[in-house]
Amino acid sequence: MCANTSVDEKQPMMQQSEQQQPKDGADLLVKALHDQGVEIIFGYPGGAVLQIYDAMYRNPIRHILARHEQGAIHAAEGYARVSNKPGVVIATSGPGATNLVTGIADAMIDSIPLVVFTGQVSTAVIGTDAFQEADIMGITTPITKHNYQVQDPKDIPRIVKEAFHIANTGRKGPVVVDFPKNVSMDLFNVEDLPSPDAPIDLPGYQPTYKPNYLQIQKAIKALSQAKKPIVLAGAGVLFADAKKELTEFIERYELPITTTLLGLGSVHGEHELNLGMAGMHGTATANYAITECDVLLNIGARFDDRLTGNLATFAPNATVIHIDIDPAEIGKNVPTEVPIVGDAKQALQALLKKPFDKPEVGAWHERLQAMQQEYPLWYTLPENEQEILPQQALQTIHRVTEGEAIVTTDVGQHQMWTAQYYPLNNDHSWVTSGGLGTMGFGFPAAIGAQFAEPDRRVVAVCGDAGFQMTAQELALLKEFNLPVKIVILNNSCLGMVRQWQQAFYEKRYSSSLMPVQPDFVKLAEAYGIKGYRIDTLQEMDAIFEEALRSDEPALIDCRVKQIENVTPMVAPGAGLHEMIGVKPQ
Ligand SMILES: Cc1ncc(C[n+]2csc(CCOP(=O)(O)OP(=O)(O)O)c2C)c(N)n1
Repeated sequence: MCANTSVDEKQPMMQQSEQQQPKDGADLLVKALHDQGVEIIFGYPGGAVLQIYDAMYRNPIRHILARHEQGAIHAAEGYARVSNKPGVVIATSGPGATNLVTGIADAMIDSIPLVVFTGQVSTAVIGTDAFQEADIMGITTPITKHNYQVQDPKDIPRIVKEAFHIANTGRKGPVVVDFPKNVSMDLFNVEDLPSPDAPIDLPGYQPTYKPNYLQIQKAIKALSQAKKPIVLAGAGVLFADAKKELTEFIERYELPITTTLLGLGSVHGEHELNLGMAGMHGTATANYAITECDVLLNIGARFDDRLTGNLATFAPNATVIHIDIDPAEIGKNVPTEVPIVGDAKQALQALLKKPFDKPEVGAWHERLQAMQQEYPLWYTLPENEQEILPQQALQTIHRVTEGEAIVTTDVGQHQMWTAQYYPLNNDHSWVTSGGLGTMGFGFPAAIGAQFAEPDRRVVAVCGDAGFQMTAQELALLKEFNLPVKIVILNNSCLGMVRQWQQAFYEKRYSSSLMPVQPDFVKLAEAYGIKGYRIDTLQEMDAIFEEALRSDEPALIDCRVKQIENVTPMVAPGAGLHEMIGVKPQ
C-alpha cells in the first residue's frame, strides 16, 4: 500500500478514449463521476476505498490529496461556493468518514452542495464492529439532505446521478453516498445496468422554482404602498445567481438593502443603496432600518437568530415578504404576510416583469442617510501609534486588492471585521462558515476556492487559533503552487471568546489567551512557502502590497492589538435596536 512510486509512475498517461470498460463497482463509480462532469475531488484514501482509488488511477480524475479529511471537505465547500457547482469529497470508512462530519454539518446548515463518498466495511460484516466500521448513515442522517448506502453495483449510476441532483437543486446541501467495500469490488453484468439516459425519478422530491403569480402580486402591492421598505438578501440570491436581477430591482425602485453574513456579495459592497450587513455585528443603520421598516422583503435568507436577535422585537412594524426555495423556512421564525416559495432569480424576474408604482421613499432615504452619518462603523486608534488594529489591516487589504479578491474567513472576530471592512465587488467571492461557525474552515476553503478560480486572487483571513486547526493543508499550497494569501490577524488569543468574557463574564479570561503560538513565518517556510511578519503600522502597507500582489503562495502573520472588540454588537437575547457600541464611549 505504501510502496514507493516515482513521480512518473504516479500519473497514468491514459487518455479518456483509452479508458477501460467498467468492470466493478469502483469503475462504475468513477465512470459516473466522469458522466457528471466532475472536475476535481478532494479526499484521503484508506482500506475501504482502495478499489475506488485504483479505479481513479486507471481512469484518471483529478483528485487532490488533502492532509486531513476535514481539510478536504472544507476545500470542497470553498470550491462549491465559488464555482456554484457541487463539491466532491471521498474518504475511507471509520475515522476517515467521521473526520468529515464537521464539514458535512457545516455544509448542511449553510446549504452548500456537496456529494460525499465514504468507504464502508463489506456488507457481510456491517454491524459487527468490524475494523474501521462506523455507522456513517446513522451519524449523518440528521446532517445531510439525503444519504445512501449502495448495496448493489448496478444501482451506482442511478444513485450517483440522484446524489448530484439532490445536492444541487432546490435548497442545496450535502448528500452522503456510503460505499461498502464489497460493492466497490463486485463485478457486474453490463446488461443489468439501467440505461444511462434513464430520467431521475424522485416523486417525493420536486423543488418549486417558479413563484406563485398571485403571491408576486401581493408582494408588489405591499412594496408599492411602502414608505419605509427594506430588502434583506441572503445566500439564496447567490445560489440562484441573481445578483444582476437583485441590483436592477433595488435600483429601479430605490430600495435600501441589507444582507446577511452569507448574503455578502449579492449586491456590490459599496452600492449606495447598501446599508451593509445586518445582525449581531451588523451596521447600526441596517439594524435600525429593520426595526423601523414597514415592509421587509427577505430574499433567500433564513431569519437565523444571529440575524434577527430577539424575535419579539424583530421588524415589529413590518409586513414581511419572504422569498425562499425551502418552504420550511417561511414562517419558521418570523411571521410572514406574503410567503413566496421559489428560486430567488425567478422571483426577482417575476417582480421585474411587471413595472409597478415606485414607493415614496424620499423621507426614508434621508433618515437612513442621517443614521449612516451618525453611526458609521468606528474604531479608536490605540495609544501606541505603531500598534495595528485588525480593522486597519482589513482596510489595507481591501485597498491593495481593490475589493476584487475572493475572500475566505475562519471564525471569530476577524470574520466579523472582514464582513464589515471588506466590501466585496463581486458575487461568489465570499466564503465563510455562517450557521455552524466552524473554526478551521477558512484556510482549506481558500484552497478549494483557488482551484475553482485559478486566475483570481484568493485571500484567506484567519485568526491565529483557527488557522492552527487545519494548518497542515499548507502542503497543498506548495504542491500545487496555489497563490493563496493567508492573512493571520494574530491577537494571541481566542479573540471572540475573549470578547464575550470581557462583556459578559467580568473579564475572567478562562482559557482564551494563547501566549504560546508557533512562529507562523517559520511554519510557512517549513512547507516551502514564503512567510511575512508585520509588527508595526509603519511597515504594514508595504508588506501587504508585496505579499498580496505576488504570484506565489504567501502567509502573512499580522500582529494586531489583543484587546479590541467587534462593534456594534447585539448581545444574546437583545433586540436589533438594542446594540451596544454603536458609538465610541
Ligand atoms: C471548532 C470550533 N471550536 C470552538 C469554537 C468557538 N469559538 C468561536 S470564535 C473562537 C475564537 C477564535 O479565535 P481565533 O481563531 O484566534 O480568531 P479571533 O476571534 O481571535 O479573530 C472560538 C474558540 C468554534 N467556533 N469552532
